[in-house]
Amino acid sequence: MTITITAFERSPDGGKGLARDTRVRWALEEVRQPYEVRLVSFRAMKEPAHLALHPFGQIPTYEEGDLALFETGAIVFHIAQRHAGLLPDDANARARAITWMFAAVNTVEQPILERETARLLEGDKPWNKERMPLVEDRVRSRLNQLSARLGDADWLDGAFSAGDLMMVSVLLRLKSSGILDEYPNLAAYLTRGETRPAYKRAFAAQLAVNKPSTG
Ligand code: GTB
Repeated sequence: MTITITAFERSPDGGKGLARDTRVRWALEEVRQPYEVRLVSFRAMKEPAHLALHPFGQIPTYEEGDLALFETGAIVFHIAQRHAGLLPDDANARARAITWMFAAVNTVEQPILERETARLLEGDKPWNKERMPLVEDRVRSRLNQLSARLGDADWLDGAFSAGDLMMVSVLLRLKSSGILDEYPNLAAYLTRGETRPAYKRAFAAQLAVNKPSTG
């Protein structure tokens, strides 16, 4: 059955891979499933046809036969359940990998998003100068804990899993901030994720859509 995902017609990041379709592409590449992409404009995202797929009018969505999903955590989980390669067979190890997926979107991504909001949407507010260090402290607090848990391991719990895929995707949002340089083991973890062939294919596919045109 054909898998179709949605992505930005043109991502505001110009192909840095930060829009969330990249993590879905990555998961599909890890399990070697071909997929099609329907590109949507910001306007189309808020129209009834797209809202029927995604109640919040966002990308990405995932369609496969009569199944339609939204939320990258749920989409990556669905892919990982259906195809071998992203979740361990052992029931307890599988439950732990799923726990890391939730931790990525629920615990680690949240302060990172708060930082982005403070930076991009509240940068001109008179109180931003005072708020920003507090927001960044909350990011560092999570990174300290994550860094301590990862230690010198390659991945969060044994072999690479959907938990790592989600965690690396979330951390990538900090790449240009310089904050990750304070955590060499997390920076190396990110590099391990980015150098996986499946990630490289996913990144190249989104870049082909979003590369700023020259000239
Ligand atoms: N919780 C949802 C999920 O995980 O699927 C969040 C989905 C989401 O935030 N989608 C964003 C969207 O559709 C795109 S990824 N936004 C349009 C809207 O809400 O109207 C977030 C994103 C957007 C742009 C960049 N960037 O340019 O750097 C990075 C990340």
